[in-house]
Amino acid sequence: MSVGYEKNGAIATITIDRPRALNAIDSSVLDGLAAAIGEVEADPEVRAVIVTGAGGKAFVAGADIGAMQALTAVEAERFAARGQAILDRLAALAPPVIAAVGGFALGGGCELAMACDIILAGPRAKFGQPEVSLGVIPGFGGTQRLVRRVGMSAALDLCLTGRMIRADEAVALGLASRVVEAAEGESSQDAVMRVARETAAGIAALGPVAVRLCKRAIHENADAALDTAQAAERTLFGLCFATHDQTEGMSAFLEKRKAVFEGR
Ligand code: CO8
Repeated sequence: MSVGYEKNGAIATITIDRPRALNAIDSSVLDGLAAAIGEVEADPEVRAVIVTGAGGKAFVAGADIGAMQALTAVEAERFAARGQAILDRLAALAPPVIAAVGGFALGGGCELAMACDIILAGPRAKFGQPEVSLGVIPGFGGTQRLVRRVGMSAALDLCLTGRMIRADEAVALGLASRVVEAAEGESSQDAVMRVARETAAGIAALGPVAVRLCKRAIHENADAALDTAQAAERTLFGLCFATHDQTEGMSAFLEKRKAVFEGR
Protein backbone atom coordinates (compact mmCIF):
# COMPACT_ATOMS: atom_id res chain seq x y z
CA MET A 1 0.00 0.00 0.00
CA SER A 2 1.37 3.42 -0.97
CA VAL A 3 -0.93 5.24 1.45
CA GLY A 4 -1.62 4.29 5.05
CA TYR A 5 -4.84 5.10 6.90
CA GLU A 6 -5.06 4.91 10.67
CA LYS A 7 -7.75 6.08 13.07
CA ASN A 8 -6.97 6.79 16.70
CA GLY A 9 -10.08 7.96 18.55
CA ALA A 10 -11.44 10.94 16.64
CA ILE A 11 -8.17 11.57 14.77
CA ALA A 12 -7.43 10.03 11.37
CA THR A 13 -3.90 9.93 9.94
CA ILE A 14 -3.18 9.54 6.22
CA THR A 15 0.46 8.65 5.47
CA ILE A 16 1.93 8.78 1.97
CA ASP A 17 4.22 5.78 2.06
CA ARG A 18 6.72 5.45 -0.81
CA PRO A 19 9.85 6.55 1.04
CA ARG A 20 12.26 5.09 -1.55
CA ALA A 21 10.89 7.61 -4.07
CA LEU A 22 10.54 10.32 -1.40
CA ASN A 23 6.78 9.59 -1.40
CA ALA A 24 6.39 10.81 -5.01
CA ILE A 25 2.80 10.68 -6.24
CA ASP A 26 2.04 8.01 -8.83
CA SER A 27 -1.32 6.40 -9.63
CA SER A 28 -1.00 4.03 -6.67
CA VAL A 29 -0.65 7.04 -4.34
CA LEU A 30 -3.65 8.73 -5.99
CA ASP A 31 -5.68 5.50 -5.53
CA GLY A 32 -4.62 5.24 -1.88
CA LEU A 33 -5.31 8.90 -1.21
CA ALA A 34 -8.77 8.62 -2.75
CA ALA A 35 -9.51 5.55 -0.61
CA ALA A 36 -8.30 7.25 2.58
CA ILE A 37 -10.36 10.37 1.84
CA GLY A 38 -13.35 8.05 1.28
CA GLU A 39 -12.83 6.60 4.79
CA VAL A 40 -12.99 10.09 6.32
CA GLU A 41 -16.01 11.09 4.21
CA ALA A 42 -17.87 8.02 5.45
CA ASP A 43 -16.98 8.45 9.13
CA PRO A 44 -18.75 11.26 11.02
CA GLU A 45 -16.74 10.43 14.15
CA VAL A 46 -13.50 11.85 12.66
CA ARG A 47 -12.89 15.32 14.10
CA ALA A 48 -9.43 16.04 12.68
CA VAL A 49 -7.21 14.55 9.97
CA ILE A 50 -3.41 14.54 9.72
CA VAL A 51 -1.68 14.08 6.35
CA THR A 52 2.02 13.23 6.40
CA GLY A 53 4.80 11.38 4.59
CA ALA A 54 6.66 8.24 5.67
CA GLY A 55 10.42 7.95 6.05
CA GLY A 56 11.31 11.28 7.61
CA LYS A 57 13.08 12.84 4.62
CA ALA A 58 10.09 13.96 2.60
CA PHE A 59 6.45 14.86 3.00
CA VAL A 60 6.03 14.32 -0.75
CA ALA A 61 8.75 15.26 -3.28
CA GLY A 62 6.24 15.84 -6.09
CA ALA A 63 4.44 13.84 -8.68
CA ASP A 64 6.47 10.80 -9.78
CA ILE A 65 8.74 12.08 -12.54
CA GLY A 66 9.48 8.58 -13.87
CA ALA A 67 5.77 7.84 -14.19
CA MET A 68 5.12 11.18 -15.93
CA GLN A 69 8.05 11.24 -18.34
CA ALA A 70 6.40 9.34 -21.21
CA LEU A 71 2.85 10.67 -20.82
CA THR A 72 1.10 12.06 -23.88
CA ALA A 73 -0.56 15.47 -23.61
CA VAL A 74 -3.95 13.81 -23.23
CA GLU A 75 -2.70 11.43 -20.54
CA ALA A 76 -0.98 14.28 -18.67
CA GLU A 77 -4.16 16.36 -18.70
CA ARG A 78 -6.10 13.33 -17.40
CA PHE A 79 -3.49 12.70 -14.65
CA ALA A 80 -3.66 16.36 -13.60
CA ALA A 81 -7.48 16.30 -13.61
CA ARG A 82 -7.48 13.21 -11.40
CA GLY A 83 -4.98 14.75 -8.97
CA GLN A 84 -6.93 18.01 -8.85
CA ALA A 85 -10.22 16.18 -8.20
CA ILE A 86 -8.68 14.17 -5.35
CA LEU A 87 -7.08 17.25 -3.76
CA ASP A 88 -10.43 19.07 -4.09
CA ARG A 89 -12.06 16.20 -2.17
CA LEU A 90 -9.35 16.45 0.50
CA ALA A 91 -9.86 20.22 0.77
CA ALA A 92 -13.62 19.73 1.04
CA LEU A 93 -13.50 17.21 3.92
CA ALA A 94 -15.77 18.34 6.75
CA PRO A 95 -13.20 18.03 9.58
CA PRO A 96 -10.01 20.15 9.58
CA VAL A 97 -7.01 18.63 7.83
CA ILE A 98 -3.46 19.24 9.08
CA ALA A 99 -0.42 18.72 6.84
CA ALA A 100 2.55 17.57 8.93
CA VAL A 101 5.54 18.48 6.75
CA GLY A 102 8.82 17.19 8.15
CA GLY A 103 10.90 17.32 4.94
CA PHE A 104 10.49 18.05 1.23
CA ALA A 105 7.06 19.26 0.07
CA LEU A 106 7.76 19.95 -3.58
CA GLY A 107 5.58 20.22 -6.67
CA GLY A 108 2.60 17.91 -6.11
CA GLY A 109 3.72 17.64 -2.47
CA CYS A 110 3.40 21.37 -1.93
CA GLU A 111 0.04 21.18 -3.72
CA LEU A 112 -1.05 18.34 -1.42
CA ALA A 113 -0.06 20.40 1.64
CA MET A 114 -1.94 23.43 0.31
CA ALA A 115 -5.12 21.34 0.00
CA CYS A 116 -4.93 20.98 3.80
CA ASP A 117 -6.25 23.59 6.23
CA ILE A 118 -3.23 23.95 8.51
CA ILE A 119 0.36 23.35 7.36
CA LEU A 120 2.83 22.55 10.16
CA ALA A 121 6.47 22.78 9.07
CA GLY A 122 9.25 20.94 10.87
CA PRO A 123 12.68 22.57 11.11
CA ARG A 124 13.90 20.64 8.03
CA ALA A 125 10.78 21.23 5.93
CA LYS A 126 11.34 22.60 2.44
CA PHE A 127 8.64 23.86 0.11
CA GLY A 128 8.66 24.69 -3.58
CA GLN A 129 7.01 24.44 -6.99
CA PRO A 130 10.02 23.35 -9.07
CA GLU A 131 7.99 22.16 -12.08
CA VAL A 132 9.50 24.74 -14.46
CA SER A 133 12.90 23.09 -13.90
CA LEU A 134 11.37 19.95 -15.47
CA GLY A 135 9.81 21.79 -18.39
CA VAL A 136 6.26 21.66 -17.01
CA ILE A 137 4.02 23.73 -14.75
CA PRO A 138 2.19 22.82 -11.52
CA GLY A 139 -0.79 20.63 -12.39
CA PHE A 140 -2.44 19.63 -9.13
CA GLY A 141 -3.86 23.10 -8.38
CA GLY A 142 -0.55 24.73 -7.41
CA THR A 143 -0.79 27.85 -9.56
CA GLN A 144 -4.21 28.54 -8.04
CA ARG A 145 -3.93 27.44 -4.39
CA LEU A 146 -0.53 29.13 -4.04
CA VAL A 147 -1.77 32.51 -5.26
CA ARG A 148 -4.75 32.25 -2.93
CA ARG A 149 -2.46 31.50 0.03
CA VAL A 150 0.46 33.84 -0.52
CA GLY A 151 -0.78 36.43 -3.05
CA MET A 152 0.27 37.14 -6.62
CA SER A 153 3.78 38.45 -5.95
CA ALA A 154 5.08 35.50 -3.89
CA ALA A 155 3.22 32.94 -6.05
CA LEU A 156 4.84 34.29 -9.20
CA ASP A 157 8.27 34.34 -7.51
CA LEU A 158 7.96 30.71 -6.34
CA CYS A 159 6.41 29.26 -9.51
CA LEU A 160 8.57 31.15 -12.02
CA THR A 161 11.90 30.56 -10.27
CA GLY A 162 11.12 27.06 -8.96
CA ARG A 163 13.19 27.93 -5.88
CA MET A 164 12.99 25.89 -2.70
CA ILE A 165 12.22 27.70 0.54
CA ARG A 166 12.72 26.71 4.16
CA ALA A 167 10.09 26.51 6.88
CA ASP A 168 10.64 30.02 8.25
CA GLU A 169 10.23 31.67 4.84
CA ALA A 170 7.18 29.50 4.10
CA VAL A 171 5.57 30.80 7.31
CA ALA A 172 6.61 34.40 6.61
CA LEU A 173 4.92 34.17 3.19
CA GLY A 174 1.76 32.62 4.63
CA LEU A 175 2.30 29.31 2.81
CA ALA A 176 2.83 27.30 6.01
CA SER A 177 0.92 28.05 9.20
CA ARG A 178 3.60 27.44 11.84
CA VAL A 179 7.19 26.26 12.26
CA VAL A 180 7.54 23.48 14.81
CA GLU A 181 10.65 23.43 17.00
CA ALA A 182 12.32 20.04 17.49
CA ALA A 183 13.31 19.02 21.00
CA GLU A 184 16.92 17.92 21.67
CA GLY A 185 17.57 14.79 19.57
CA GLU A 186 14.09 14.84 17.99
CA SER A 187 13.86 14.55 14.19
CA SER A 188 12.00 17.13 12.12
CA GLN A 189 9.37 14.50 11.22
CA ASP A 190 8.88 13.37 14.84
CA ALA A 191 8.57 16.98 15.99
CA VAL A 192 6.01 17.86 13.36
CA MET A 193 3.97 14.73 14.09
CA ARG A 194 4.05 15.44 17.83
CA VAL A 195 2.65 18.94 17.27
CA ALA A 196 0.21 17.70 14.61
CA ARG A 197 -1.21 15.17 17.09
CA GLU A 198 -1.45 17.85 19.82
CA THR A 199 -3.14 20.24 17.38
CA ALA A 200 -5.55 17.55 16.17
CA ALA A 201 -6.40 16.57 19.75
CA GLY A 202 -7.01 20.23 20.60
CA ILE A 203 -9.37 20.61 17.64
CA ALA A 204 -11.13 17.34 18.49
CA ALA A 205 -11.94 18.73 21.95
CA LEU A 206 -13.70 21.81 20.51
CA GLY A 207 -17.34 22.03 19.44
CA PRO A 208 -17.34 19.67 16.45
CA VAL A 209 -20.29 21.25 14.63
CA ALA A 210 -18.84 24.73 15.08
CA VAL A 211 -15.43 23.61 13.82
CA ARG A 212 -16.99 22.16 10.66
CA LEU A 213 -19.22 25.21 10.07
CA CYS A 214 -16.27 27.54 10.61
CA LYS A 215 -14.23 25.63 8.01
CA ARG A 216 -17.17 25.85 5.60
CA ALA A 217 -17.63 29.58 6.22
CA ILE A 218 -14.01 30.24 5.28
CA HIS A 219 -13.65 27.85 2.33
CA GLU A 220 -17.02 28.22 0.64
CA ASN A 221 -16.86 32.01 0.60
CA ALA A 222 -13.19 32.80 0.10
CA ASP A 223 -13.74 33.81 -3.51
CA ALA A 224 -17.12 35.53 -3.00
CA ALA A 225 -17.82 39.25 -2.67
CA LEU A 226 -17.64 40.47 0.96
CA ASP A 227 -21.38 41.10 1.34
CA THR A 228 -22.28 37.68 -0.12
CA ALA A 229 -19.64 36.00 2.06
CA GLN A 230 -20.82 37.78 5.20
CA ALA A 231 -24.43 36.80 4.47
CA ALA A 232 -23.30 33.17 4.33
CA GLU A 233 -21.31 33.64 7.55
CA ARG A 234 -24.27 34.98 9.51
CA THR A 235 -26.50 32.14 8.28
CA LEU A 236 -23.95 29.60 9.55
CA PHE A 237 -23.53 31.63 12.77
CA GLY A 238 -27.30 31.41 13.28
CA LEU A 239 -27.21 27.68 12.57
CA CYS A 240 -24.82 27.20 15.51
CA PHE A 241 -27.64 28.35 17.79
CA ALA A 242 -29.68 25.34 16.74
CA THR A 243 -27.05 23.00 18.20
CA HIS A 244 -26.62 21.37 21.58
CA ASP A 245 -22.91 22.27 21.32
CA GLN A 246 -23.72 26.02 21.46
CA THR A 247 -25.94 25.60 24.52
CA GLU A 248 -23.32 23.41 26.19
CA GLY A 249 -20.33 25.59 25.24
CA MET A 250 -21.86 28.83 26.52
CA SER A 251 -23.40 27.21 29.62
CA ALA A 252 -20.07 25.60 30.51
CA PHE A 253 -18.30 28.98 30.23
CA LEU A 254 -20.84 30.72 32.44
CA GLU A 255 -20.80 27.85 34.96
CA LYS A 256 -16.96 27.88 34.96
CA ARG A 257 -16.67 24.23 33.93
CA LYS A 258 -15.23 22.34 30.94
CA ALA A 259 -17.69 21.88 28.09
CA VAL A 260 -18.69 18.36 27.05
CA PHE A 261 -19.49 18.59 23.36
CA GLU A 262 -21.56 15.92 21.65
CA GLY A 263 -21.31 17.14 18.07
CA ARG A 264 -25.01 17.83 17.67
N1 CO8 B 1 9.58 11.48 -8.65
C1 CO8 B 1 10.16 10.29 -8.70
N2 CO8 B 1 11.22 9.94 -7.94
C2 CO8 B 1 11.68 10.87 -7.09
C3 CO8 B 1 11.11 12.14 -6.97
C4 CO8 B 1 9.99 12.44 -7.80
N3 CO8 B 1 9.33 13.61 -7.74
N4 CO8 B 1 11.79 12.84 -6.04
C5 CO8 B 1 12.76 12.02 -5.60
N5 CO8 B 1 12.70 10.83 -6.21
C6 CO8 B 1 13.57 9.67 -6.02
C7 CO8 B 1 14.94 9.89 -6.66
O1 CO8 B 1 14.90 9.61 -8.03
C8 CO8 B 1 15.78 8.92 -5.88
O2 CO8 B 1 15.54 7.62 -6.36
P1 CO8 B 1 16.79 6.58 -6.52
O3 CO8 B 1 17.32 6.41 -5.12
O4 CO8 B 1 16.15 5.36 -7.07
O5 CO8 B 1 17.77 7.26 -7.42
C9 CO8 B 1 15.17 8.99 -4.47
O6 CO8 B 1 13.85 9.51 -4.63
C10 CO8 B 1 15.93 9.89 -3.54
O7 CO8 B 1 16.05 11.15 -4.15
P2 CO8 B 1 17.46 11.90 -4.37
O8 CO8 B 1 18.57 10.90 -4.49
O9 CO8 B 1 17.29 12.88 -5.51
O10 CO8 B 1 17.59 12.66 -2.97
P3 CO8 B 1 18.36 14.02 -2.69
O11 CO8 B 1 18.41 14.17 -1.21
O12 CO8 B 1 19.63 14.09 -3.44
O13 CO8 B 1 17.40 15.17 -3.31
C11 CO8 B 1 15.28 16.24 -3.72
C12 CO8 B 1 16.11 15.36 -2.77
C13 CO8 B 1 15.89 17.65 -3.77
C14 CO8 B 1 13.87 16.31 -3.20
C15 CO8 B 1 15.33 15.62 -5.14
O14 CO8 B 1 14.97 14.26 -5.06
C16 CO8 B 1 14.41 16.28 -6.13
O15 CO8 B 1 14.70 17.36 -6.62
N6 CO8 B 1 13.27 15.61 -6.45
C17 CO8 B 1 12.36 16.08 -7.44
C18 CO8 B 1 11.55 17.23 -6.93
C19 CO8 B 1 10.62 17.75 -8.02
O16 CO8 B 1 11.05 18.25 -9.02
N7 CO8 B 1 9.30 17.66 -7.77
C20 CO8 B 1 8.29 18.13 -8.69
C21 CO8 B 1 7.84 17.02 -9.56
S1 CO8 B 1 6.71 17.59 -10.84
C22 CO8 B 1 5.24 17.72 -10.05
O17 CO8 B 1 5.13 17.47 -8.88
C23 CO8 B 1 4.10 18.15 -10.88
C24 CO8 B 1 2.76 18.01 -10.11
C25 CO8 B 1 1.60 18.17 -11.03
C26 CO8 B 1 1.47 16.94 -11.85
C27 CO8 B 1 0.54 17.14 -12.96
C28 CO8 B 1 0.27 15.85 -13.70
C29 CO8 B 1 0.68 15.79 -15.11
